[in-house]
Amino acid sequence: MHTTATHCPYCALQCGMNLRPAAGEAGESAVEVVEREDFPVNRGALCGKGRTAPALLSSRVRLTEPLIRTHATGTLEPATWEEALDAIAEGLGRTRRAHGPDAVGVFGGGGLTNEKAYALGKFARVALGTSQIDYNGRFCMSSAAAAHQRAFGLDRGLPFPLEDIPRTGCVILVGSNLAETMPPALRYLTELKENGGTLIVIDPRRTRTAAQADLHLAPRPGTDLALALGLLHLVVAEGHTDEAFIAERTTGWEEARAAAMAHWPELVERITGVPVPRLREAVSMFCTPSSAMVLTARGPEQQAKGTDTVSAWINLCLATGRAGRPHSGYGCLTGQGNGQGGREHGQKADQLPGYRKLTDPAARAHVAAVWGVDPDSLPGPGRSAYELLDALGGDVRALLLMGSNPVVSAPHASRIEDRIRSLEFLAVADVVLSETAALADVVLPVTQWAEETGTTTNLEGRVLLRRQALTPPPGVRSDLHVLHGLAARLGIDKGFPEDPEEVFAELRRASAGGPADYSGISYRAIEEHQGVFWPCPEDTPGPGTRRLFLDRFATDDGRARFIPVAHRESAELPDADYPVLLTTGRVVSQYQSGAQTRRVPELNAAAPEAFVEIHPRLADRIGAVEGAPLAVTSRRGRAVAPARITDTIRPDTVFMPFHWPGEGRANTLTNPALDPVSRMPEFKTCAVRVEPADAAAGS
Ligand SMILES: Nc1nc2c(c(=O)[nH]1)N[C@H]1C(S)=C(S)[C@@H](COP(=O)(O)OP(=O)(O)OC[C@H]3O[C@@H](n4cnc5c(=O)[nH]c(N)nc54)[C@H](O)[C@@H]3O)O[C@H]1N2
Ligand SMILES: Nc1nc2c(c(=O)[nH]1)N[C@H]1C(S)=C(S)[C@@H](COP(=O)(O)OP(=O)(O)OC[C@H]3O[C@@H](n4cnc5c(=O)[nH]c(N)nc54)[C@H](O)[C@@H]3O)O[C@H]1N2
Ligand code: SF4
Ligand SMILES: [Mo]
Repeated sequence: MHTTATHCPYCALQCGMNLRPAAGEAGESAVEVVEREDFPVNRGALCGKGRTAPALLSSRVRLTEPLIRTHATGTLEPATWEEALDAIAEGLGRTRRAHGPDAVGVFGGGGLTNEKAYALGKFARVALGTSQIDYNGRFCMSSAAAAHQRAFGLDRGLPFPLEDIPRTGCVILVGSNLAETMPPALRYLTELKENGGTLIVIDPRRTRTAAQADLHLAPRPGTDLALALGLLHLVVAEGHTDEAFIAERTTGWEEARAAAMAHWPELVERITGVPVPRLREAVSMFCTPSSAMVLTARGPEQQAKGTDTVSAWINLCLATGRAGRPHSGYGCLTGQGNGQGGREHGQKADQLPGYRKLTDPAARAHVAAVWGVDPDSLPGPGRSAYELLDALGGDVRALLLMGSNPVVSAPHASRIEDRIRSLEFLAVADVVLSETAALADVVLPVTQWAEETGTTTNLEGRVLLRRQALTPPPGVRSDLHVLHGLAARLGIDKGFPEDPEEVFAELRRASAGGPADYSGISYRAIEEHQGVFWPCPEDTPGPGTRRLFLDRFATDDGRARFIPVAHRESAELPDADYPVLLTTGRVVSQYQSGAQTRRVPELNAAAPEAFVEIHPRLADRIGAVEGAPLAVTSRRGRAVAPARITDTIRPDTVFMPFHWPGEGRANTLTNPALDPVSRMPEFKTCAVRVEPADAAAGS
């Protein structure tokens, strides 16, 4: 039977899978997933989300026709595509005419293919002329991206393929729960240990991932910066620095060294709660073998000091010569399906395609020439994601949203929900009626992964081809069709093609010569090489650049830059009113805001609702009972979810997954304090009060 080789619609591992026609009932998906063993990243393995992804193609849960809010009843009613696109062009156009182009905002997502992300950025700058565009990737890897840029002059999450992990001597995994967030990738850590390498996991919770570690450090949330500095202090004190590497391949060591030396192990123990002997053990495990890696994920990054924290981890790698060498280095585990590509081609507030800077005159000239517009007509950088959402209903009066569900996923979500409700006009393109789409004036039902072709760039920087396997239902159109149709209605009849390969051809030209150079990549080459690693310039087509920085870093002088950083506290610390720390994250069976996975019966049965993970000692103190509702209150609001009592978490910390709306919405509580460099919100640390919900009812 005919099968189509493609990739999972969810996370950044972008597991390969085959789809084949299935005999289902009317309204059910017409394809099923079968193993695709030839794809090297996952070698056939899939998590439950990937395996069940076709369930979302079923017309029982998805949107199948456009919806327009009627004035008379205030409800969303079916409409034709012509009517819906007319209404959006009219809504956005009216706001622009009355209040100027920056009164119209655009919000994108790291799940969008490269073609869509590119077209959306171009649509904002060329068709709308607005600077007010950003996307949910700001909530995801922006701190690691900023730290990458300042140290190495380039941001590709992993500068090496995953297959290098089992070949290194030691991996420090900081704030990643890979066993739940990228299950097939756990194999790389198992192979590392089989090969005699060691694994250190840093997480305030003893997660399924931490359970695999040779050494698990459980710091107080929000203290990874001090922890990394303490390790660097010990590296220096114990003579583990690589002086030749520092002299030949880096700059700025003296200042960074001085900053680290102020962080005595005893001080670091006091800040983090990690005992000094454990710090020494970690240093010994990291420095003894001839190669080692540090990998970070959202734990240390989603902090108001995430950028400095990642810089501290990079400093540790540079000081020990564990960067720019085989099987060594720093990497960030990017999260969303196209989290990497989505941050390269222009949906970010300060960016043009090819990872170019919007403020760079040469970049503006290059991209404007590809777009056939005057460079001076391109707007400047806009606001970051939270700042943009926070400005809705203020000077940003209308919004086009594609690929995100901020009512559930934005920090201080009750405020953001209010801001969204106060918009004069909201248009949402989605595959389901998400909590945010439900607030829109116009909702457009769009095609999904298996129904369209496009490229994504996985966490290794490997550009992949997702191929269409089946015909979409009649009422559904692609995101590219949406942008094409809206541009035409705004008076631009060229430059927004609907054919993804045509968009990719233009993306290649726009990215040519930029840091993320895709000009040598074609759909054919991707298929031939099982993905192409960027940069891949036109004059050297082929499999691309698997490993970066082995000869030089991407800075002007080719040297990596140490950044001097010092510990600082989280934006909010526990006090008498809010004595407990809340941290947030994920469970294996739900994805992000849950808009998609909550609609897949098998996944929803496995993880039906939010919960509060709490240590038995804290549970005893407040009278929490397993399974009974707990009220969690922060300065921003109150959430209620059942208690899950477990000694795998620190007694001073509770944990909530963020996949649910309503009462259990973790983001009602989270603090939108922003990192000064990356503008990343502090999703992973805020102060809360925790009590049985019945006791809290009156307070
Ligand atoms: N099942 C599932 N998989 C996913 C996703 C999903 O929603 N569901 N989303 C995808 C996306 S977009 C992303 S970004 C990735 C995220 O992947 P991960 O980063 O692995 O996911 P999280 O659960 O957010 O956070 C990881 C760990 O950080 C820990 N942590 C919390 N606070 C701190 C801290 O202060 N310091 C340290 N060191 N650790 C801390 C948490 O306890 C948690 O175990 O997952 C991707 N994969
Ligand atoms: N408290 C807390 N909050 C967090 C985090 C955390 O760790 N803690 N993590 C943050 C992180 S890392 C992330 S990445 C964000 C993610 O949070 P969101 O941005 O809300 O991500 P999703 O739930 O994936 O939303 C994607 C939406 O787009 C739709 N969609 C999927 N594919 C397409 C497509 O091709 N086109 C269109 N038009 N729509 C599509 C989906 O149905 C869904 O409604 O959440 C952030 N929020
Ligand atoms: S690990 Fe990620 S890419 Fe792989 S099947 Fe699961 S959700 Fe899909
Ligand atoms: Mo993410």
